[in-house]
Amino acid sequence: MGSIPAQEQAGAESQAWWKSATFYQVYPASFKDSNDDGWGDLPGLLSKVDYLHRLGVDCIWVSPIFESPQKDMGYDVSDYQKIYAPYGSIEDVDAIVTACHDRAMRVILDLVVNHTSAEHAWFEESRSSKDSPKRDWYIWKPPRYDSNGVRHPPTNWRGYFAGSTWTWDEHTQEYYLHLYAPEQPDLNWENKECREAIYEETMRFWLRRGVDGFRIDTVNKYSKRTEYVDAAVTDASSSYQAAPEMWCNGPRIHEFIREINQVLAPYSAVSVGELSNTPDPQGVLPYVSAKAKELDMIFEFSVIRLGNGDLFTGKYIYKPFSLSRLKALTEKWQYFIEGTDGWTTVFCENHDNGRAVSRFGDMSTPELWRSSAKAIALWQTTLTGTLFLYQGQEIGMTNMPASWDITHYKDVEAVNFYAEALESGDEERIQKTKHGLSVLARDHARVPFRWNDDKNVGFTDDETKSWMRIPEEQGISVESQSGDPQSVLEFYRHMLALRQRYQGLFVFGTHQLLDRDNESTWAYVKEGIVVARDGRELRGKALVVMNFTSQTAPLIDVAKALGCMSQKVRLMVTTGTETSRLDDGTLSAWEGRVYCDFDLEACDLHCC
Ligand code: TEU
Repeated sequence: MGSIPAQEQAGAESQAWWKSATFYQVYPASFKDSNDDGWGDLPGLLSKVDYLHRLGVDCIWVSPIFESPQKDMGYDVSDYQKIYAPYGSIEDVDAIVTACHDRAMRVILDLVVNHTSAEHAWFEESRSSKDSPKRDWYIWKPPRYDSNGVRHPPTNWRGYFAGSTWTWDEHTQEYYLHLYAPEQPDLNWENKECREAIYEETMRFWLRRGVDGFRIDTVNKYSKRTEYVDAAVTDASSSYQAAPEMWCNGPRIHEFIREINQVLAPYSAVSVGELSNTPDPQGVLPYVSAKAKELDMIFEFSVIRLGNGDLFTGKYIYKPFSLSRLKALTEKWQYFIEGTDGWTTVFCENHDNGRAVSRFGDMSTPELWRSSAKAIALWQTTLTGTLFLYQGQEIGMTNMPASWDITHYKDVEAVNFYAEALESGDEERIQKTKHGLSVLARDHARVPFRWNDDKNVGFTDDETKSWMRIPEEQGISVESQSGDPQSVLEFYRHMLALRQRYQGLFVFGTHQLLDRDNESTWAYVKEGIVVARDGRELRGKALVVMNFTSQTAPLIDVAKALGCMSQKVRLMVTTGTETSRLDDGTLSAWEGRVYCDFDLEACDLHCC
């Protein structure tokens, strides 16, 4: 490990706070219920801020808490300035912001402005008449008629939640556009007055109250292609066709996002936008390049979508994938920032996907569950970029039991896809959809957080009142894992501290994948700046090795991978429990380790 040339000493300290921060997504309905109505709430979240602080979280992202008819769990907002009463009040938000700021933590809210709820006053006004001053705030189009005089929607587009993207409005005799549920009409960003209202009433309103920024829902769908033509027929069995090219990354999208940036900039607010259907780095960079002044970060979904079938009709027809595919996608979004002024994010869970341990890990025994949840933790916490955790990931929460039938799925998307399969009458499709939902459904991430091992998991007083059924696993809870050095929770806590301590390596370092085609183990080298205890900045390397199988696997030549003499190699971390194995040249089932080429004694955090 040599000294760093002066030009490379742009140390971690000079970087924006959000780059090295650990973000944690709270899904408020399922986090903590303070008044025992079976629905999580803001006072519940407030009571757990200390828990998150101790875990090592720097910023909480709260999924939508605004007034809403809850057709899509609050992603259908009917009033951006009011809090949905079961969550609490606006003063509860203030209290959470204050509690976080007191602990040097931050809070971001979910900004859902591609669409509103159909119950939003703007839409009610817009649909009231064709002459309404707000008519043009949404996207209205006349019908088409076929040669038999039968009425059809303006285009053949399929929505994300199945069916057409258009709903007929009897009163004004036109269709309105909704990429999601009919109760979520799309706003017309082409209309300047509408954009100004979004900036003022949804963004500045909350920025003035002290929130630190936004996770921005569906950020690349605001500028639609304005021709409104049919999409190519890719599914001959359906009247509706996938058409993301009609609404993703449209002609004015960068102009709109630069405007958003100008709203956020005076508040130094952070932004992280959800970027669908943009799997190429050249498409992503314009959004996150520092000089473009658009977004700080985006979520790109290639990794989290692994296992999904075709995004539209076939989303829930499970598609198996190999470890080498997971590695390749991880590598792609690690390399993406090298040599650019962009930034990347790291995540493998959110409220729209199945649990990571049930998708990437191994659920066959409790031991393998734990080891694989820790391997996932090691993978995530050693990657370059801003790390986002989802509630429950830190205790290895799993999917709902496969034995649960469809009545336990509450999500509009799961319900609609299953209904569509039933309607097809195709038994194979029904069975495959059931299976796909058991792995991939959004519901898995939405069951109550497990605070303890009681029947009610410490989420609410009476488990029978919980808005989603509570699974019965034992040992997956904060209480049962706290203080147990082998637990998933303590491992996350440890890794988050290590990630902070060695952020030059883990957050900001380069990433080199070593064993691209190996389908059992995964190895990559991180290289970057390590700050020694005396403050010297040195260049160091860390080798991350993980066994992604339930069998013992050979360990690669660590010294060779690190490019140093074997005497210099130090073990920094192991997820394993059997220290006896450390020298036998193997990794046990799902074991992960980090080795480094520098003297840990020279640094103040001694690890394994
Ligand atoms: O999701 C946007 C989106 O299109 C997908 O990423 C989403 O996972 C969906 O399942 C697509 O089929 C955001 C929110 O994260 C999601 O919860 C909302 O349902 C959606 O927007 C609509 O607001």
